[in-house]
Amino acid sequence: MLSSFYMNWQHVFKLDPDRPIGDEALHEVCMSGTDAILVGGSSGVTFDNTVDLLSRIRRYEVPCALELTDPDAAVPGFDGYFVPMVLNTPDSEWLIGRQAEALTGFGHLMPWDLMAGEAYLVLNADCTAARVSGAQADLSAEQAVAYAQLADRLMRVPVLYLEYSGAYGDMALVRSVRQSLQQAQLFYGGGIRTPEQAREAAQAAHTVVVGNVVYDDLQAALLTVPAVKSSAKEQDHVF
Ligand code: 1GP
Repeated sequence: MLSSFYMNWQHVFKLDPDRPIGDEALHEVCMSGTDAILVGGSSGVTFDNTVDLLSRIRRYEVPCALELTDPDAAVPGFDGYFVPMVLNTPDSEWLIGRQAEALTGFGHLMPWDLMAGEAYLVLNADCTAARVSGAQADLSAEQAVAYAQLADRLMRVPVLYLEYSGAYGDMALVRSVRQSLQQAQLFYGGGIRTPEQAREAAQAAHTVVVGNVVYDDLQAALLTVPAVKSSAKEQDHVF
């Protein structure tokens, strides 16, 4: 059976192994009540900085998963692993090529029951993920829904990730994508800096990912946790 370690995640902090974070700040993040820490970054991720961050997070009980973007940084010991695939790039290297190359000769070693495919739609042209992967980020809502349906119904990916990293996204588009999904879990990430934005994103997507603000304004980052949790509770009440 395929893993679904991420299924109950409503709020996630994403930490980048290539960005320094002090012990106190990490303590606050890990004790914040978030559902998980997602470790990943678009550049500068190495085996050493990933091991270092994992071992520091492991002082806490919070679950911790890794986005495997570079096989050289495939560190064992995480609770789960995502394999990102960028859907809206013309360069098949970023959709499936690098992943196949990384697996060649290693497939029998992979902890498949701890792994999940993560289909990305990169929607902010200015973010590093868009620059690195050459993603065509200026999709209309209709186009985003088309990609989402392909990923959800034909590829049957477990996770679809709408990535606006660094910019707060178009929540109407996010809601349209969510409504179009039958089985995939929708992650939203990008530009969340306030409880209001966190709440709105939690109403639009299944899982809200908060990244940059951890490094710029820790107290603001921490406030996104109760905002997402209370919004999720309200929705439970309605449905
Ligand atoms: C980044 O989607 C995450 O990969 C979160 O985005 O850093 O803008 O919060 P921010």
